[in-house]
Amino acid sequence: MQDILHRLGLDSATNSGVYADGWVAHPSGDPTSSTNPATGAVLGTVVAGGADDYEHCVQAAQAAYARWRTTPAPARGELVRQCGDALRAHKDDLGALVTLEMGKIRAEGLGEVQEMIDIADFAVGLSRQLYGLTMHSERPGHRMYEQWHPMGPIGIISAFNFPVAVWSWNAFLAAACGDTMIWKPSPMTPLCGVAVQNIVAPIMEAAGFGGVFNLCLGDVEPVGETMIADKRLPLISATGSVRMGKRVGEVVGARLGRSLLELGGNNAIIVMDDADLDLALRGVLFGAVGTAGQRCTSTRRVLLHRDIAGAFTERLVEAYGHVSIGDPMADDTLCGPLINAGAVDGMLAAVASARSQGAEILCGGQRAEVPGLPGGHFVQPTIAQAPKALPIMQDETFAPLLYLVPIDDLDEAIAIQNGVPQGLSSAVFTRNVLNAERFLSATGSDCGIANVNIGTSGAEIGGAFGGEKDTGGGREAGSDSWKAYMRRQTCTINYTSELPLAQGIEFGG
Ligand code: UN1
Repeated sequence: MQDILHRLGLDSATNSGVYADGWVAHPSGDPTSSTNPATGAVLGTVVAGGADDYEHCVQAAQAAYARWRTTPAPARGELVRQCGDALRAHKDDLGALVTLEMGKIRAEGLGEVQEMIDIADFAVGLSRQLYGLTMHSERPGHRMYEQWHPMGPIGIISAFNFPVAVWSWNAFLAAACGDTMIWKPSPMTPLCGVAVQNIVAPIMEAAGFGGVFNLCLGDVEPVGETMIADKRLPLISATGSVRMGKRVGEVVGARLGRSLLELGGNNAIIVMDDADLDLALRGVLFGAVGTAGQRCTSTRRVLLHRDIAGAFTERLVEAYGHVSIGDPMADDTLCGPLINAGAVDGMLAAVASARSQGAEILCGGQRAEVPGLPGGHFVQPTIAQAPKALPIMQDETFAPLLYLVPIDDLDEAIAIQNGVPQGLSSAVFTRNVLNAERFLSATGSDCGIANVNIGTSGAEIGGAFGGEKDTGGGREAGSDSWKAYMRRQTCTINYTSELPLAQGIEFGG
């Protein structure tokens, strides 16, 4: 493990958590311990930023912005390309650090770094494709077009569950778009933040652009609240809980800034009677147990057509019986720990609520003891079956707790699926094209992501990622999500010596 930390530049027992166009040697905030959720062992300490450190970050980002925004976009893309290559070189180590600090299994830690590499590639291409439209003017001798300009320094707040990839979705797009930024990573995964900064900083510094990517570890106070209220940051991109997102939306909205929110999900898979049940089983298992249920896209609810409910449930419970729970660094583990003791308590409380509301716990429901790892926050992946949707199913519990509910037809399933506050991801398993199209229609799934014969989690970066309702409405990563990081300007040019007015208005002589 020391080797991994060493190769990521995390040798010292105490690391700075503040980078403002260069590492700040002694930040004024509190030391934050990073704990391995599988063992309870301290991996290292990172010192958070105080109000003065935050201010340095903003000034560094502003100074860099003055030059970065006039650097041609393809030249900005070239530096993002180098960052992507550096991530390729560090994929194994950074993936391992994600596993050590966050607890997701090795394959998923590597997958997360791959997601960073993919978005870097995407952003490099994008740097030559920041297209605006042209329009035909209604006035003779006039030309109209729109162009996209950089916006300014932006703030990025990310969550513990994707401690590196979510930064890159924002950071690489924003950098290609000409923005500079300050990143506030989750205080639960501070080493991941420092490691990423260590990987990209040499590239940016060598090009004279160390102030493009800045880091300010810190809690809500003093960093988070100061950042969201800061008028110098025209955009705040925040990933996390609905509660946090509401606060960000309120504060940023009050100063008429822009926020890009990617908040909780409550994702359902509908399994129809005509589904390929083998596929559905695998989709549900990965969606519900993968990342120990700690993705915002994790499958929380399975709505089972009555005709296959019994058989499917039996197979699912059987499959849960084979899930190996344990050290996420071990090759054969499928389910690692939850992030901390509070998350375990939260899951057990949800199980108790489900039970009291009439659900039957088909498997799991308790803490899991893993031999040799008494300090780990392990739980048993749990299936709770209920005859109908229960109030507890309105909540997102960030844990491997899956609810099964029977349905009679697709319309009922869609109504239950949509009948929650969140609207991130959704899926149907069916081999009937009419069911698939009905699910994808305007009266079908109300989520930002709607899949057919694929589970709810594990989206590719090429699509726009995010959801509706309490999920916050933001879109990150692929498609035209880049537009959130730029300001649009509509330009009209008159190349005549007349001054006709739009709408045919005659004004004076
Ligand atoms: C998250 O959980 O915040 O679609 C992001 C997925 C991943 C991203 C999840 N690509 O599951």
